[in-house]
Amino acid sequence: MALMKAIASRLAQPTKHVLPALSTVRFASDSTNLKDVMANLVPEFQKTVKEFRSKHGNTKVGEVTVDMMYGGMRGIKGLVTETSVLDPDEGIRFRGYSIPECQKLLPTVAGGKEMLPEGLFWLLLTGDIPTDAQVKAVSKEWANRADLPAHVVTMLKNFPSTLHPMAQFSAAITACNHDSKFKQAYTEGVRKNVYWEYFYEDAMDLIAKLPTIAALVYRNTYKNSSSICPIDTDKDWSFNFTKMLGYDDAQFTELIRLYLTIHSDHEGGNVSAHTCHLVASALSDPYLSFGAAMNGLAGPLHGLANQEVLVWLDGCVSALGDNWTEQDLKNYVWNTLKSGVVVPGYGHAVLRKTDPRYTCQREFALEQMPEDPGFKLVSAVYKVVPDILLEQGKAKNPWPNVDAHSGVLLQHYGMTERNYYTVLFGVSRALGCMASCIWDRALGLPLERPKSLSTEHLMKMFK
Ligand code: CMX
Repeated sequence: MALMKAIASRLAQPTKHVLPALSTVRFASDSTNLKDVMANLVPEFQKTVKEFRSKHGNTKVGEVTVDMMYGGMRGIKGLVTETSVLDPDEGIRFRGYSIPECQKLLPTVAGGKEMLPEGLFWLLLTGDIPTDAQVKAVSKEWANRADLPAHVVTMLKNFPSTLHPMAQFSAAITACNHDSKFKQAYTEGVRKNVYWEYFYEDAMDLIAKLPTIAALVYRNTYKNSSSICPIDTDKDWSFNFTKMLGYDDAQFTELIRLYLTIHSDHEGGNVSAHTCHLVASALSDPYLSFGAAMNGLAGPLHGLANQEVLVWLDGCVSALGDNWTEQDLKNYVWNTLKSGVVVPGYGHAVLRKTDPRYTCQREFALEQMPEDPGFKLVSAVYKVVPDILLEQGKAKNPWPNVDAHSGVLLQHYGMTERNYYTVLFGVSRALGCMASCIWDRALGLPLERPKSLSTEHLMKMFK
């Protein structure tokens, strides 16, 4: 009852977004132990899927054309991911909730405005909106699991500061496999029906350790290896992360809460989520699987685009100076296209409208930093790029994606190290990847192994 009242009051606050009726919101039960909640949910959902498959196992969901096979499998419906679904026009829905709905429904810290990533993780895993107490329990659990194995600390210290932060990040994650509970249990012959429990343990350890790994990468690379502060077990994941990074600004911590929530999940087919799912299907443990995912996120067409955007904006400022006109900006965009490279932060393989993750970062900026020169430039770019991409006629989606905005927000608070930005994306992406791979094991999904054909083979099919 107290929860219903709290949610009703959250929903009653004025908002420009349409929100779900209270009766359609699924609230979590009282238990603050996420693993216990999962232990109840897993058999229930296994039954649902079993019944569905026995009825519809042979029902067709789509078809595959030759162009789809050569075209990066765009549009092929070939994966099941429980945590989120991406609508081309509307954008991401986490377990059915849009970003504005999550912003209204998910818990914040006392006195804060931004939803906590812990709450989103609970939602991704269970489909339920958690209570403040449940979110606090997750914060506590992650804080208690945050210590790194000594060999990982040593390894990070020994990396040259010239090694890209994403390479350091993924290598350190992979090295945590040393202590994988799933790997250990598998070696001891644990039964398949409880694989998910060991994936859960590794996933919770991994998520808990990521801010520590990421903070060490940051401080070793940019701050002369200065030490990180200890974890405060009474604080949330993002608070501890920003503290360890060396930031002391409550507003920056709020930004990171927003950032870590919105970058978490984007259904199953994107490179990082798909890589994690694929590698884990071989029963590689969560560390190996997520390390592989991070190597995919580090590509410039995926997560590295947030770094590329800032490099591109810097180039723009150097080329145009301070007193540029809209026409100067248009010329700069055209020159980018004519030189044969993409405009980073624009376009998407699925989305066909402005990414709502872009929009909510823009709303944050409008409230917190409307006069910031970087934000003004990003806004001006938003005004000119879509028309130019449409005129060029190649990109299927001329609108900005999540990466077009994130860098200028970080820069505003003093985080100017562009090469580091994708690591923040990676910390967040763990929430979606881990929630999904726990469910993959709970549903007993097998080794992923689609069929491929050669061009010769394909041609023969149509003779
Ligand atoms: N600038 C210039 N050209 C672009 C473009 C952009 N932002 N987006 C797409 N195009 C081009 C493609 O390069 C492609 O050209 P070719 O036919 O010469 O190869 C053509 O338009 C068609 O591409 P598409 O079908 O619209 O886009 P894809 O699904 O193949 O690729 C994406 C999607 C995101 C890789 C692409 O839009 C892009 O490269 N964007 C810039 C990089 C970026 O912002 N990536 C981040 C995406 C979000 C994330 O994962 O983090």
